[in-house]
Amino acid sequence: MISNSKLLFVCLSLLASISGGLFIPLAAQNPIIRNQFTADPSARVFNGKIYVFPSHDIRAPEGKNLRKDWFCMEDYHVFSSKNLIDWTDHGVILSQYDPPWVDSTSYSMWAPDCIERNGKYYFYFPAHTKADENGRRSLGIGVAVADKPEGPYLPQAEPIKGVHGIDPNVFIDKDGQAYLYWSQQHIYVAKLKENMLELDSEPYIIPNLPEKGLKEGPWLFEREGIYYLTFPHVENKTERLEYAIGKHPMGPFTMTGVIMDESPTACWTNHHSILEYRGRWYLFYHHNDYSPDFDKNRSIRIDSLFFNEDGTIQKVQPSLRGVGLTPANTEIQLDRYSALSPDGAEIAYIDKNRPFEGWKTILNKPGAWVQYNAVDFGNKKKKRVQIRALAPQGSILELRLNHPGGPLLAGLTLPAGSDWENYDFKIKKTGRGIDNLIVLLRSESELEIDWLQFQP
Ligand code: FUB
Repeated sequence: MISNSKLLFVCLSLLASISGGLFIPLAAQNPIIRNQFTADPSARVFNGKIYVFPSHDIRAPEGKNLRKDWFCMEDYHVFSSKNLIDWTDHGVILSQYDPPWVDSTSYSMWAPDCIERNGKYYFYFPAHTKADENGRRSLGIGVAVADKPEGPYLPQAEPIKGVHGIDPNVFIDKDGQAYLYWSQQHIYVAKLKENMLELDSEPYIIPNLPEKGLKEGPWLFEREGIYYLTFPHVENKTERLEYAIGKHPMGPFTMTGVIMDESPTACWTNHHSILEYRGRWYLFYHHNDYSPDFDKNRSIRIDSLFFNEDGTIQKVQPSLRGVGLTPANTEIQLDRYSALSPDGAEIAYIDKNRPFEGWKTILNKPGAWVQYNAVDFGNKKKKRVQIRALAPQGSILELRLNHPGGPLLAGLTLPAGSDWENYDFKIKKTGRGIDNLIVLLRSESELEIDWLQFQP
């Protein structure tokens, strides 16, 4: 039997495929892309929409003579959203078999970037070159050009001359001058010609950045006259996101601070972009959410980013809740929580052998709770709540608002069930507008929750 939500997903996917993309279920929570691995997100606003150009991690295919413990990327997808919540996958825009200069056995389509100039979209990507007459390969950066952000992208016949490295990033200043940044031990910058395909100055190593520990993944942006050179750097054990500021796209830059600390769960890489959209700032980054035992299979996330009055960046705490509102009448994935009680609450995969099926919240002590912020109850009060749960011995739950001691919305008694069940309850009317939701266990026995959804 197909559930209502799955039926809705199939219909929306069909609609999206007719209009040129694959609809992905609501995902303002982290990670935002839930049907494949994605890493190194380069986020841009084109024509009022957000486009994310990530790397596409895969497991190394058998029989290709590839390292099993390393990054493996064959192609790129692009994703778009108008609201940071609903994402459309526009499919593969470029693969290692397309550019004539790329060694198509190398699976090294690493972190890309894309920028618009005069109505054309320039997609920059690194890859291993084919071997030269001496059998030597190097890392080049190529460009593919399109008329629309979704492609099709036509790759140039050769990589950009004079550039050797990875992690391209392009910035166009207010005076129209474009700059290419990339990394190869150091972080480099060079001017780009008006055609966006050739260097217009010699590559220049940006000085005054940390000397010890890998630096890569540059992302340059400007805000109120300050140029921010941001990049992952291994100060201790794994990469953290740092930044330096200056008054010109080529510096000089002064090291200023840390945007995001090392991952507490030791994902070795982090790689980000920073974007302003409708007056708010966002940090796009990655973590190995769907692959806890292999950190070369990563997933992209978004969290809000804030500036201090002096222009310095406030440190971002990585969250599962992510950004945006969650409509009360959609499946609220409590496991993407804002806060958890210190005792008796945990998150686990629904099926640890199939991580893409997502997570569940486990409450196993009376008083344990999970808090999920920014639920949008809309203009119409809700009178029912559905909850998908596994309650082997039956459970008593409370729904509260604002905080764990906040107003009681409903008390729910879930009869015992030996399998996952969709419980349906009539409740007293909810309020309108935006609120934080708390689900609190009152009974003794363990309860697992997949999602919860309000109905009019
Ligand atoms: O995705 C492969 C490499 O991992 C990127 O090029 C680096 O920035 C790191 O994220």
